[in-house]
Amino acid sequence: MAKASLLSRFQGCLLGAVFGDCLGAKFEREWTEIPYDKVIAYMNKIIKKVGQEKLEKGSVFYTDDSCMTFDLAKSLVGNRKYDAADVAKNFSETYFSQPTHRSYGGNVAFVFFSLKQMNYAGDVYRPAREQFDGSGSYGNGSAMRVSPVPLFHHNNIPSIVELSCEQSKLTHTHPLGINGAILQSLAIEKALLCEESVGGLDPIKFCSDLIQQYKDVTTVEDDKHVYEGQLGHIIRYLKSTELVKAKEINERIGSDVTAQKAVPAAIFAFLYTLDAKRIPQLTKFNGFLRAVIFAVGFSEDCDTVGSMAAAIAGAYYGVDMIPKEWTFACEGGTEALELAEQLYDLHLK
Ligand code: F2R
Ligand code: MG
Ligand code: MG
Repeated sequence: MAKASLLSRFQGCLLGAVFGDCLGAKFEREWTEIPYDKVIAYMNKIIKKVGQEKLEKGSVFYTDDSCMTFDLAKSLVGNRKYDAADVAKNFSETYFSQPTHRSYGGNVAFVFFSLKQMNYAGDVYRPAREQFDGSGSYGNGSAMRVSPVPLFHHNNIPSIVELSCEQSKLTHTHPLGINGAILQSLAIEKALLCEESVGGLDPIKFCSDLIQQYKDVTTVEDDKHVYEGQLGHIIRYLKSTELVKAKEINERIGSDVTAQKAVPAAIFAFLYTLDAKRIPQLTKFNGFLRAVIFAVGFSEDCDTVGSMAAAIAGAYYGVDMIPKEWTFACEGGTEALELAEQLYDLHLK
């Protein structure tokens, strides 16, 4: 199959992030492995309901992952540049305006309270620096929302790294949090740039090149080796002919609310499912859906790993692989497509 156009990849990335979040959110509170059949049954139930006109547009809710992705994307598009105070204000105001079902991380709300108190003026990075007695958060929150960054700075790795880092520091200043956001951005950018047609991408080469690029370009040296180790585990699983069990992935790589586990888990889900035959229960699905169903199925933090895996997969496969019924059903589905198009227009200019 031919490779997708760049616009289709931009849209696949942003809509993918929202789709993975909406699909995973259904199982978020289970904190355990979900059988593929259960994820597939839910996905198909929504498709059927939309087909029968029994579901309203946008009625499958997203969570904090998509809230913050939209907050960042809207600020970048609106200002045509990164404005730290504006992004901080968007994050915080969305948090205060949203109903409780968005399920934000346990501690990040303290940052939003401080930012509001400061009226988004002065040093907007200070509240995040003060989290966890000054060590900063290493939650996956700044990686889960980073997908607009490689779209905004497509083809410019130094700017992608810098902006991934800056937007992270608004809430997550721990080196593992920042490097997680950088690595997720690099994975998306690499997927956007893949010249190989669908079916022709070598997952081991993708991962080896990603490790090398991450080592070469990341500007945060502390704890840098943690992600190198995690990507090494991914390569070992990719080389193995034996099917890896969810329990083993979770023991070795992990998939929880920390960036050092969730980001590698998402990259793993994309790469492991490139081969359609690898997981027999998923063979009949397209590559994008294989990645997302797999990610949601094995992950502890299934909305977030699902969302990040889908952002990478969408950047590679393009938007046409996402079921139209889900674009309709997802809250923010149409908005994600429009924002991706605006980011694409900015890229062309
Ligand atoms: N967390 C959820 N869903 C569960 C909702 C729980 C609910 N709010 C409740 O309180 O019951 N989902 C969302 O959270 C993840 C993103 O979280 P984020 O934005 O990174 O938040 P935070 O608070 O910065 O970090 C999350 C947890 O990680 C641990 N942690 C982080 N840094 C730490 C450090 N330096 N020392 C010790 N622990 C650290 C803490 O437990 C934080 O609470 C996504 O999954 C999103 O979907
Ligand atoms: Mg969430
Ligand atoms: Mg989550």
